[in-house]
Amino acid sequence: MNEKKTKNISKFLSLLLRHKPETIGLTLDEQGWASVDELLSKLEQNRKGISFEELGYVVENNNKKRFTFNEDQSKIRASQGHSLKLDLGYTAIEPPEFLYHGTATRFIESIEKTGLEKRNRHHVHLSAELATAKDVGGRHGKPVILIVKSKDMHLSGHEFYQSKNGVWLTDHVPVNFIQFPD
Ligand code: HQG
Repeated sequence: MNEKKTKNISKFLSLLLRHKPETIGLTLDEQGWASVDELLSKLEQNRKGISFEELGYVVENNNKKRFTFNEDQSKIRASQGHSLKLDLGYTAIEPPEFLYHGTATRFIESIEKTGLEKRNRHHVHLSAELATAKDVGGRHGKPVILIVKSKDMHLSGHEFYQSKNGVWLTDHVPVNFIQFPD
């Protein structure tokens, strides 16, 4: 399958599995899983049919491993990034000393007032790699990278989770744990 088709399917799956399953009449369980059979048949009914092999290819080759199958591949879900209210069942773990958050320069003034907020998503998204944070920030405008003192946050009782595809998640980052660039 070519890159363009993979990306298109991946984008539509993000919409369905994170935000609006009702677009094709799909339902997710409380942990965000959709039945693979139901997904494929509803895609077909909505003239967006793909084969099981194509779905598997997208899951395997997605650049951020955004989707995951359960063990017997009867169910599929997005590993993070939801706006739907779900419980993904991740357990709190200890973060590294620092994590990065990429944002756009135009948000800085507001972030300096309230810290990092989760906005429409379940969590504030952080990454262990600078390059990832830079890409994420660049989606919103001129990128700027904030350094989050995650270990100090953890020591003061904030919980951190890591999604199956490696994204760090937390509820809110107060201003005093953020290092802004000069
Ligand atoms: C900003 C992608 C003003 C925040 C990425 C961000 C990520 C504030 C935007 C995932 C603010 C929300 C999530 C405040 C936060 N004032 N702006 N107080 N607090 N913001 O898209 O982190 O490719 O919901 O800095 O890889 O950009 O979709 O979050 O700029 O993991 O798999 O509000 O999405 O993953 O934007 O990205 P988003 P995000 P996928």
